[in-house]
Amino acid sequence: MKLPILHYPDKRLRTIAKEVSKVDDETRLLVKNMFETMYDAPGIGLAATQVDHHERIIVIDITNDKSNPICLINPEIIEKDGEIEWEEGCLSVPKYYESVKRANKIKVRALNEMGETYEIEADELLSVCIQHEMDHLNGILFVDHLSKLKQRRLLEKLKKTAKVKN
Ligand code: K1U
Ligand code: ZN
Repeated sequence: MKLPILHYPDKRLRTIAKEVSKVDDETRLLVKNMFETMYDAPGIGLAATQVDHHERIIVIDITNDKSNPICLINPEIIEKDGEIEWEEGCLSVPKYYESVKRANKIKVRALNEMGETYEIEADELLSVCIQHEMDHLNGILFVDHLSKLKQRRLLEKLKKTAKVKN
């Protein structure tokens, strides 16, 4: 089932997600629905926060052919190295792209859909995407990494297109 995606500046996107205490069938159904929502959008990542579900769950697939679906539950970055600048987009901020600096190489520990702990090493786009999605779980959007001027301009643009009240 496809889930509705919250759009910036919806305050629910600022919610800090809670740890998943038990990975069960309900978790797996949410993960399945999140993959469906992400592939349909289309996007290369989705955090549970974006579908108004406030548990620490992320899905990612940066391939063109849906060949590498990655599910990260309760993800933690355990190593990071270097810096990379990437032009990011966000399904919660449609049609807006800006460069953000993040760590280049990361090692992440998480649970998979079976509740088993695993580790994944990532660099470049996969690393950027994991960090972008982990920010969502902490109520942070990629636009928060931009200058106040760019943030004001974005809000003005959204107001003009009547997507923001006041
Ligand atoms: O979190 C999100 O809103 C998903 C976001 C992930 C992301 C993209 C780029 C850099 C960092 C994080 C997106 O998927 S935006 C859409 C997008 O990038 C894309 C869509 C279709 C094909 C390829 C890319
Ligand atoms: Zn996003």
